[in-house]
Amino acid sequence: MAPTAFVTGITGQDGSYLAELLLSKGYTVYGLIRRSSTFNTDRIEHLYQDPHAKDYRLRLVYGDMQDGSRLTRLLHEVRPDEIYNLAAQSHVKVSFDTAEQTGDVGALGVTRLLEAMRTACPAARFYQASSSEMYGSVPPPQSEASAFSPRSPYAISKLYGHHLVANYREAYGLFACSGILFNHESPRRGGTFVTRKISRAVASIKAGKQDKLFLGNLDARRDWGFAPEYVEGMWRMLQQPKPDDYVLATGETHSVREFAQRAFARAGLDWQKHVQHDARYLRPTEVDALQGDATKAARTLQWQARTRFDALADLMVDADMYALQHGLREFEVRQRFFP
Ligand code: NAP
Ligand code: F7E
Repeated sequence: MAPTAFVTGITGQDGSYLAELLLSKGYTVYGLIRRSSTFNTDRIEHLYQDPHAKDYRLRLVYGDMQDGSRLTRLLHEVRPDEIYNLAAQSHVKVSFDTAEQTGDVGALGVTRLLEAMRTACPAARFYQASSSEMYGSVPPPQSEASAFSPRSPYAISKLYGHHLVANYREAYGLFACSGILFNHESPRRGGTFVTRKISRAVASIKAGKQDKLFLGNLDARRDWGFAPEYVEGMWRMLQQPKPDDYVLATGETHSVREFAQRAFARAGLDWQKHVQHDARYLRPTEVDALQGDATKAARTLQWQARTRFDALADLMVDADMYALQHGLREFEVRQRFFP
């Protein structure tokens, strides 16, 4: 029998790549989506299947991480083999404004889903999207053995989920894993995260539609990888004989300034002529430097990041320039440029 996966956050960057991966492996994929007055399924539009189709394997179901009874009912109905919990209010800066809701989804949402799994399908395998933001002010390089010192409501909500997964694994013997993923980007990255904000602006400036790009802290350093490679790592975690936690990262660290430099240069532009500071993009507390040590994932999962910093910046700029030049909507460029 082909396996069944239940994916929360399927409409997000990672959810869309994970859905592609699981479908290509023959899974039936149930994706949790939120009811919205406008369509929020752009990133998975190319995967959409008519429910009447013979091989109907992408099944979208309504629900919300803030609605525990619905999650329980869904897991009783679906009885998945694997559960990937990717849903979150994932923007760090926004989490300072919406701290309560960020915690409700990112922390209590994990409790709701694990409780649902415990009653409906305790033999399923569970993946939790933990984050390098949990390290906060801990100096790099950061690994599974590093301490945590979170610096935002987002990071604190993720740390709650992370500890809960470890606790449920120990207390109830659940097969539950956390992936501590460092920043991973792509042409599908949300437009308010810094890499995509930059790549979109570069395309727009190159096309003469915009002149300035306003950014906050240029000194922050991140370990940026390519998202499709990271969802492969999530899947590998759930194929192991035992549940465990793993860091996924490139091992390289670069500043926001370096990303801007590289991205503007890709389009033949000088970043200093276009980038201006705007304090509104600063955070009350910042994470200064992240650099992951993914030795354990390399050893156990045979997983390694392949796309390095320069290639990542280049491919994101190329995709945004292509979209503008060809007058394509976002989901169309995804199919044509990155099939
Ligand atoms: P993303 O693009 O922001 O996607 C977030 C997803 O969560 C969307 O599908 C969103 O649905 C859904 N969601 C938000 N609130 C929800 C709720 N109350 N109920 C149900 N679904 C809800 O995030 P991403 O970059 O793909 O990241 C995936 C996960 O990995 C997140 O948990 C994130 O915190 C974590 N993470 C990301 C990174 C990274 O660098 N990308 C690194 C470490 C960890 P809508 O489309 O309806 O908004
Ligand atoms: O910021 C600085 C900002 O918002 C990166 C999420 O996926 O990765 C992501 O969180 C850095 C920060 O990502 C702007 O201050 C400067 O230092 O792209 P970001 P993030 O906060 O690292 C982690 C691993 C997650 O788990 C999260 O879900 O860039 N920065 N100027 C800016 N950031 C933004 N967004 N906008 C600016 O104008």
